Order: sequence, then structure tokens, then C-alpha cells
Amino acid sequence: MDYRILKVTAAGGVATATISRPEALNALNTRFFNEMDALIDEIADRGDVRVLILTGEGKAFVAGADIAEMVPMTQLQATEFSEMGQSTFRGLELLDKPVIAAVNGFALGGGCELALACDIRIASTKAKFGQPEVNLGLIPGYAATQRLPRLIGLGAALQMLLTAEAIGADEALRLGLVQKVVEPDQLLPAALAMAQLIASKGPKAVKLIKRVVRQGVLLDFESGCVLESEKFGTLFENEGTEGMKAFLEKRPANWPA
Ligand code: CO8
Repeated sequence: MDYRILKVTAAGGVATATISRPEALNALNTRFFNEMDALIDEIADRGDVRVLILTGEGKAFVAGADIAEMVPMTQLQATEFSEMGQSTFRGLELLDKPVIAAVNGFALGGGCELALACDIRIASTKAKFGQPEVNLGLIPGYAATQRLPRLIGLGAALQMLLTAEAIGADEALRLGLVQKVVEPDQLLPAALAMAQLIASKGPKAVKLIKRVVRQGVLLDFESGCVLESEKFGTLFENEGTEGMKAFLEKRPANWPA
């Protein structure tokens, strides 16, 4: 794929994709979704990448879906634009490798929804999160109505969605919307350190934790436990056996391919 909006680098098991359309505060257009779909496929296939970091260039992470692209849309086109974004963001959740959002600035509307679809969110003190769709006479279209209440609870989610008031990084941390807040110059180092820590763990276990948690939250408790036991078993005579032996032999694990 000829990436024009995403700037992708990879080193030490970690890929970083920087959303780079700063003149429009990285607003999400059709080109972005096509590139992100291609990136998800690429990261899934790359043996040298274990964790993906998403961040934004300039003062925004992403200031929302591209309002200029949306304004002439018919009802059918708008529904399709919403479905396209939902499918891409679901792709991040279904990707078998963890995705960390390093939120550098505005994460509004579709930008907050993109962060919500990542597995872990780290925010700079400059980050601002909000769902301002209601200001435009719209509702979210990339699943914030579904992911936000699941992440921060019904009352806090409805407050954000109905008032359109943006919140800062500390409030986002208090609500559990982000996992960590750091100074702006520490954002990428902190995301990279977390990504490298994850990349050093058993690769099959990392993949299965994401899969079992992501599937499990959509299941009832008993079905989720059945899934966990089944996947737990697959790590024996495999990576888990090596990890346990390494512990007992007081040596670093040599993860099987
Ligand atoms: N779409 C398109 N262009 C944008 C967007 C956007 N979401 N946000 C900013 N821009 C552009 C501005 O138009 C401006 O362009 P220009 O220089 O050509 O005038 C440039 O980026 C810089 O923006 P500002 O001058 O406004 O910068 P400020 O620092 O003054 O303000 C803000 C920053 C507060 C972030 C402001 O830009 C803003 O309020 N942006 C819009 C935020 C917003 O409402 N986002 C939600 C959009 S709706 C959405 O995301 C719904 C998702 C689901 C869609 C479902 C599909 C149908």
C-alpha cells in the first residue's frame, strides 16, 4: 500500500503509525480508512511486529471524521461511511496484536472512537477527549455509543455524549478512559516502553489474552470461562511449557516460533 496519511515505522518488535494530515487536524477521510485497513492486514502478517502504536502528527490525535467529506452525503452514503469506519475500527480489536493509542492532542468524535477501539490508551497532558457530534446535530457513527459506556460506565458516557463537553487527560484517567498520563515529550517513549514490555512476553500468550478478553466481554461469564480453559490448554506442549521450564531452570524463556 502506498501510505500517504499514515507514516509507518517499525523497530524492535513495535510498529508506530502516525496519522499525518495535520492541516485538517488528522480528520478521518475515506483514504485514511483504506490505509488503516491495509495497515491492519500488513501488521497481522508481519512476523517482526508484535505491537502497534497509533499516534497523531501535530496538535491533534484525530479531530473527528472529516466534516467536509461528510457534509454532502446522502442518508445511504452516511450509513455506508459509518459502516466503513466501524468495520475498520473493529479490525483493530480483532487484530491478534495489541494496539496502543498514544493520544497527543485532540481526540474528538471519530478520533475518540479510534482511541476507544485500541486496546490501551496513553495520553499526553495535552490530550482532550470528547464526543461533540451532538453539536453538529449528529450522533457518533464509529461505535462510541457502544464502546464508551462499556469502558467508562453509562452515566459518564451519556454525560460525554449528551453534553459534548471535552475532558482533559486527568479526567480521562479518573474515568478509566485512559490508562496512563505523561508529559508530551514522554508520550512516545512511554508508549514504546509499554509496547516493548508486551513484545518481550510469550507471543502466543499475548495473542490469546487479547483474543479471549475481546471475545469474552461479548459473552456470558460461563462461556467466557470455557473459552479461557480451551485457550489455556493450547499453550501446553508449547510456549507455556517452555516459559514454565525457563522459570524453574532460572533462565530466560526461548519462545518457540
Ligand atoms: N473535519 C474536517 N476538518 C477539520 C475537522 C474535522 N473533524 N476538525 C478540524 N478541521 C480543520 C478545520 O476546518 C481547519 O481547516 P482550515 O484551516 O482549512 O480552516 C483546520 O482543521 C484547523 O482547525 P481549527 O482552525 O478549527 O483549529 P482550532 O485549534 O481553532 O480548533 C478544534 C480545534 C476545537 C478541534 C476544532 O477544529 C473543532 O472543533 N473541530 C471539529 C471537532 C468535531 O466536531 N469533531 C467531530 C466530527 S463528527 C464525527 O467525528 C462523527 C464520527 C462518526 C462519523 C460517522 C460517519 C457518517
